[in-house]
Amino acid sequence: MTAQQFVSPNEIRARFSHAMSDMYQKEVPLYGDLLELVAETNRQVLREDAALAHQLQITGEIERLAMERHGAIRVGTAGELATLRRLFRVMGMAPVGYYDLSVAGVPVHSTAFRAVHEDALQVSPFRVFTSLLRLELIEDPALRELAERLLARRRIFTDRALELIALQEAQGGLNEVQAQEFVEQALETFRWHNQATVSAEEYRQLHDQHRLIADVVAFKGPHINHLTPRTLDIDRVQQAMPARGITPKAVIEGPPRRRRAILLRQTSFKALEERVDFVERDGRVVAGHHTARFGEIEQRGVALTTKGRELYDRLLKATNDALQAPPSEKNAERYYQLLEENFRAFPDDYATLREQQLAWFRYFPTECGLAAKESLDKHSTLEQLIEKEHVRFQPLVYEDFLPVSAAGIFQSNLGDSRHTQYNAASSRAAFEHALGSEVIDELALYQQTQQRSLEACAQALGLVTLAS
Ligand code: OOG
Ligand code: NI
Repeated sequence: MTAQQFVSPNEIRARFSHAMSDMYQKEVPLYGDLLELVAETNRQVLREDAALAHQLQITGEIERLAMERHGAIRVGTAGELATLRRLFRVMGMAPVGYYDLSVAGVPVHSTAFRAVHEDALQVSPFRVFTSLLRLELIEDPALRELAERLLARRRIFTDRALELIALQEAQGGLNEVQAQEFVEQALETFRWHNQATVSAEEYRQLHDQHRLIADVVAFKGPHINHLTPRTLDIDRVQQAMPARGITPKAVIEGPPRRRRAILLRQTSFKALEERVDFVERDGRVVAGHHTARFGEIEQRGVALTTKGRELYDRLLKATNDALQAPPSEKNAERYYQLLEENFRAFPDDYATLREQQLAWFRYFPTECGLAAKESLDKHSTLEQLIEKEHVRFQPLVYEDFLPVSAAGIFQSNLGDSRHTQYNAASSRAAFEHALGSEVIDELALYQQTQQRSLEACAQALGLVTLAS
């Protein structure tokens, strides 16, 4: 078989993302309502803001807007995580970043599977936030053993999915028929099962330890627990949700509303209480319920450098310290006010963000730069070219997640205000061991994309080199 006959991993990812969205809309109709609201709002924003529409056009983001989404799953064992890595690899997705959520009272650590190259992201930016339960954080030995036993006997991948992964690894790709079948088979892992694998009493014990533990351990597979479209105006969608019968969480996570969006802002609707059946030892089925699945929206802004990220973390911490309590319905107004005040220290225009090296950008030659190509000084610096408008820059979109925000999303859907304190050290090495590979450093990826754009600029303008 020749490589020409293989469907590209990007294409498989795009199809999978689409199939996942269709499945989730059927499983959770409220997510379909949210999608409609987001699409309407995006159309409105683009009508009102011609400059934004133009910018999205130039960077090509406009084409990925409607297919933009991320999802999240939670798994229980190293074996499950390692096989997921291979499954996502078929779709051109690699583990990027390490997130330790135990510091926020959630007994998991996580990574995000996503495409890493800007061209691949352009075809499909689909990402999956993937968490591994830290069983060692369950204190009760009997309960930990129960969890281990349940996890050891479940099989979250279909036999055919495993065969197709192995086939892809052996031949270096999948043909049309195999790719189609792969998408169908892979989807099975993420499907909802309304029959639990435990008795009502076992569920109660797991749930009482931590609701998340029950969610991971008591079911046949790691059901997708939310999907998240990208909105161009998160405040507007948050405000419009209640009129559509959608209840949003108390506050939007992440930075405040700004002229120039940075990183990631997120909000979600609260997880739904769903009917499930428990299976007793004697085979009797007992009706109960489980609350895990929700819908989320996100607004993405420019990716920050280490320096920018440190400033962000500092200002967010100052906000939370001043609030003196976790953000909630009661203190939401005050929270937003403090957030805005603190973030006045964060420059809010692209030129300054670039000059102070707080954010990542992509550089493009302008029409006038290309026209002047022959007469350009071959040793022009980037600053000179920008000044003469021979080169312009566009913000590089943040493609990752934020641990404090992720914890906020988790918490709002765990339905209780109990904040468990875990004292365990964060354990990136243990996570990577379970995963079977290292996680990629997201900052290196932004740096590479920026660098590639500089090289393309230099080439288009006939320059020796260009450095930021
Ligand atoms: C994942 C929550 C984190 C995000 O967007 O930050 C997340 C989960 O609830 O499993 O998806
Ligand atoms: Ni999410």
